[in-house]
Amino acid sequence: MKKKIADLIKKSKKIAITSHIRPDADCLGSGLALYLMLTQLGKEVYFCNTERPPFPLTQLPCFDVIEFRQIYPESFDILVLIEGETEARTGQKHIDKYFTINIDHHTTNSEHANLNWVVPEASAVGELIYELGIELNIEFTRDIGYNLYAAICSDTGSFKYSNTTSKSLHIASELVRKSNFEPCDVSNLLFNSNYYEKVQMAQKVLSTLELRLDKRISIIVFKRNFLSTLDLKDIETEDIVSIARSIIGVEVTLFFKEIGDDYYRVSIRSRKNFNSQVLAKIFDGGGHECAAGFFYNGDIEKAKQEVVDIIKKHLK
Ligand SMILES: [Mn+2]
Repeated sequence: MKKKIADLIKKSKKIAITSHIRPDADCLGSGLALYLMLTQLGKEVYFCNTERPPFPLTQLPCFDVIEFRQIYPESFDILVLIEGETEARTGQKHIDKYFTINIDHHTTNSEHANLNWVVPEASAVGELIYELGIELNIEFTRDIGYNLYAAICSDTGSFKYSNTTSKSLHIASELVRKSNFEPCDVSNLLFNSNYYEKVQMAQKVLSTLELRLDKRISIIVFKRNFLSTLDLKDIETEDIVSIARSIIGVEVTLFFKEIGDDYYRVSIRSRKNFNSQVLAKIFDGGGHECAAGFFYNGDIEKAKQEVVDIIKKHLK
């Protein structure tokens, strides 16, 4: 499939790339790296997303090439979908009007594109874009290396999560060897660049921390009014969740983010004894075994109880 995709890219002139809403460092770093690779090949490339990410993702190299707009009705030879193949996931309308290449590492991807390259064993889609770059004989410039390293570093939680494999470490090592960037700069950008308000936010969110089911589940809540009292718009919250999931004995962490009246986005993080996907699917959500999510409409206390009951049933 990798070779098929590379051949098709070589034949194409005008290419569009898009990734998912609520963008993360993996889809943005991978999209930017692919954009730079295709530009290197002399292609006319457009990276169009529908949602702007929060700081610090806006500081990834060449971030400004990303346009925030719809792709349709402009014509392209191919449309590359990075970690998202549906209108709901990308925010892009009329995806079916294009010849699509779907590159992803989510098992919940239903592979409806014209070409599908979905590898659940990959820690990040950044691994796949790296392999595509090798297939295309790309020169791994500083910005390509930086963006791909950021993608893998982010999805593996700095190579700490269970999805870290010898392959992800090998690719990271190859990126450092081939490209002229400092891995420490990437870590500092992704994990050590907090505004004071962000740390205050962490303080507020962690004040909601509670443990359930014999301290095997940790729950934290992000309330909308936290933002207004801190003069913040939106914020990257993964590291706040990491604190709640680091507690000894905790197997599952639930992060309720209030996004409307009695409306929540719920992120699930789990260790080996629980499959996050099982819970997400019950509420029509998706994700990976150790990280998934869904939306919940209703009272939060009721939601917590409902979710705890389901986890109780499935926790090993
Ligand atoms: Mn990813």
